[in-house]
Amino acid sequence: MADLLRLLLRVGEKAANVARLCRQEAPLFQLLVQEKTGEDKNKKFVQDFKTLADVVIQEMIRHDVRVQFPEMAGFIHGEESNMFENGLGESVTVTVCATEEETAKLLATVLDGDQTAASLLARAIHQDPATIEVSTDSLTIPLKPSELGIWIDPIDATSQYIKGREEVLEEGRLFPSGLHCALVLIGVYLRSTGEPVMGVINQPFNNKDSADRGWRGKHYWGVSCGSINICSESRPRNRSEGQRGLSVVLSSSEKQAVKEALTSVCGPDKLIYASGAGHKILCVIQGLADAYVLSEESTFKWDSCAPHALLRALGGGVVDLAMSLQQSDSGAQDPSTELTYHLPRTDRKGAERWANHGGLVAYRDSSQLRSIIGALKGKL
Ligand code: 2IP
Ligand code: CA
Ligand code: CA
Repeated sequence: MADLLRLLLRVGEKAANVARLCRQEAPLFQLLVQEKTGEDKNKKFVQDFKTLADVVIQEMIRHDVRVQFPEMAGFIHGEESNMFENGLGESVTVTVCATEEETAKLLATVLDGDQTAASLLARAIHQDPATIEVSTDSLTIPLKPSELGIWIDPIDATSQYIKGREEVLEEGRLFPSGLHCALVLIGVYLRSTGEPVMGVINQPFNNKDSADRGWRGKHYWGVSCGSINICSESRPRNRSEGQRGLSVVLSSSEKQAVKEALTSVCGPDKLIYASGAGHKILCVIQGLADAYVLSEESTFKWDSCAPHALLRALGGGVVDLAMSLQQSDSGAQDPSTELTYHLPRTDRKGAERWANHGGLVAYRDSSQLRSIIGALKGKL
């Protein structure tokens, strides 16, 4: 299944090209922003934006995976629906066609006849991206495509993507918000158990090239399956927790009770607020924070699947917070509290069927997870 990993890295890079292109073309970007309505609305936001970039990216990934792995066709899910309404109020189903010309023609109908914009997008969709160097050659992954499903978040942290504030990132420092929080997330899970087994994260806006001032991206990947645990990121060294306390990243909208309870295990100034669910889990992967705690049901399977696979490969994971708080204090962590990705909540509708209902904790070290659960017990 190293083929699947290579393919996902390639489509992730194509996705990043589309995301960059859509921001580059200012008039196009304005045109693309559309409000979500009805059951697909993430109830957390008064206004939640759905961009054509999102829809196009998701359909492109779905198309490319389906071509190479037809067995996966019915199991490629994503955040977005592929229905898009153009300026004339017409509904268009966005799909990737067999040729660049056909795709351009279809996109022009969404873009109210803007041929230039449609052609630019179609070119990015059909173009082979720059080669991504990863040493996956010797990698044998014992999985069959017919056993797997995929979750795609074409752009996570859409609000940061739309705001577009630029930060100059520094190694080892967490930057809470900005364009770098926007991530393409592609996660692979086992259909039988829902375990996340492979993840690709592409950060389209990692740094600006000093020569041409164009954005350059960065990618991260991981595989966790049986005894195989490989990640593009190395396991960060564990800091001496006793001296400094844990650092925990939170959503700025997190409950006061959670913040207060965590101060007992966190060092001073070690509660950090940052944007983007995917970005916060990435901070844990990179060792910029020890954990990400979320008590609300405001994330979805497409937000956590890809980064969850990377954390597992590093020896950590993502647990359901509500479930973990109900467990008895046996000391050992119950594997059944880890989030799974195969079953919808049948009592909910629309996007809500796939919410991470119990909230979550993303962690690298299970003893740190225990400290956090201990601190939160009885406080929520
Ligand atoms: C959002 C996005 C938000 C996050 C929310 C996600 O996904 O990652 O930033 O909220 O939970 O569902 P917060 O930043 O407060 O953690 P999207 O941008 O794809 O809608
Ligand atoms: Ca998201
Ligand atoms: Ca999204």
